[in-house]
Amino acid sequence: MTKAAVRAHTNIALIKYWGKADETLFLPMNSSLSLTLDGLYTDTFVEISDTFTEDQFYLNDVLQSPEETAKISRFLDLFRNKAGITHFIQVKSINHVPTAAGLASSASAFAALAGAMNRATGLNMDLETLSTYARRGSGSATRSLFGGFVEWQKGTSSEDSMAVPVDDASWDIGMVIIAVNKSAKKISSRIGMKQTVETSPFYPAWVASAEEDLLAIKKAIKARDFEKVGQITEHSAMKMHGSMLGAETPIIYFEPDSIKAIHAVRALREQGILCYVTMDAGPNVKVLCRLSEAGKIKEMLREYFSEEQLLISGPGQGIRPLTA
Ligand code: 2P0
Repeated sequence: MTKAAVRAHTNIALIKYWGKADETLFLPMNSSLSLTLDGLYTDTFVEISDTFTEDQFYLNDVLQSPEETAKISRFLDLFRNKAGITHFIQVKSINHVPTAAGLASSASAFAALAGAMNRATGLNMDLETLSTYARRGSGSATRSLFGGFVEWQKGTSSEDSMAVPVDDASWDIGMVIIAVNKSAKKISSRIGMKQTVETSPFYPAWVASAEEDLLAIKKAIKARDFEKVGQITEHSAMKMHGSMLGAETPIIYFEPDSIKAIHAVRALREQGILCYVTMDAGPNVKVLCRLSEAGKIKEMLREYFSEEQLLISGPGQGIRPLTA
């Protein structure tokens, strides 16, 4: 096969990945665990042909710059080298991550591209092995190969730093995304992580507690103890941001509306609604909740945020081929 099309969904980490042990190979300092989200995905089409004279990368039907394309070419090289091919490749990606969601799409983008290249080259690697390739595009892409709750085991080398499925999250799990600010983040994850690892005195504590949290959340998922899953999730995000606040200079992704969202969720909890916040390398707040309560939570959050700022998602599936 020289053509293939694959869909991959984005994911939100409950136990965060923050810090690289190897910046070239994208090996993380700690293992992480995420929830793949329905409704937020990337469709990627690749074609390998000896008629192409260069790699081409279209994003949402727009041909990308040589700089953007060079990043993709380096990623494609991993597959070309493995498959022993030298042909140029055309990549067309369509992001179905609503702009209003204010979410980065590198996780779904590199997972979809890895999936499409796996098929187009005929390599047909299993998903765990393929996740070690997706990782080389963006760390969080490792986890988007699978649906539901997914663990990214940090491993000991490029070959075993991979994703494994944990649970399909089909037990009334959902998220309400609060798009506080959808403009591009000021400090990239790559830079933010590096600065935290190198300068924050809290960083070793982050790594140690992330490993403990991972064991605890897997136990809670197995027991379907939603309250425990939520508590560990919120604590993990706050500890990650705490490690950043200790960096020199401090990295602050919080905006006034992020804090407003955190307090609004606390107020909902005081009313007996089980919901918990998590935040990534940006000001947006994601609320882990029962999917059956997401509509009610969204309505309550409308007191502070507009309709366009609030998006509900259930658990998403892993990567899959597109036939059309
Ligand atoms: C995560 N984040 O676990 C963490 C939590 C943001 C905060 O993975 O440098 O785009 O490409 O590996 O994966 C976002 O960073 O960074 C991220 P790279 P990535 O989801």
